[in-house]
Amino acid sequence: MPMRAKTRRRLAATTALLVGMPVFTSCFSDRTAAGPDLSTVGGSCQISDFRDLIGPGKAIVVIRDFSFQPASIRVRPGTTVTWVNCDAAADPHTTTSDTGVWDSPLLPAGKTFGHRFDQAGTFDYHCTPHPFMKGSVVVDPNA
Ligand SMILES: [Cu+2]
Repeated sequence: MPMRAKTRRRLAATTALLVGMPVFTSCFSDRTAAGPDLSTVGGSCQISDFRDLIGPGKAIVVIRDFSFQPASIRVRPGTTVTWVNCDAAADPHTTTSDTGVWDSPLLPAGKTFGHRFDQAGTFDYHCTPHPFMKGSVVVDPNA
């Protein structure tokens, strides 16, 4: 009898944890209006905690299915944009400015690269191994 009660408590705790997780991720989405849908990001990106990467002055671009999501992101000057590679381990990507403003190393699955954008303008970029992967960061004081 005591044994059974203990098991039931543990089950309840596990369930609460599982139920709580989507709530957390939807919280993150709410705070990144210009960012990607993070509801499925946690598991597929092999990153358990995005809290350091989002919030005021921060934005995330997810690399998934050989594309940058969102393909175009609009941020205020002074924002640090962090790219997160959520593709499979065999598909490392880069985020590489078309005009040499920034260039990441090859990012394996789950790795990130951040760049702070201080100047207004439109910054196009691509992935070096996959030139068909294109994106842009629009830095707009009115964003
Ligand atoms: Cu790529």
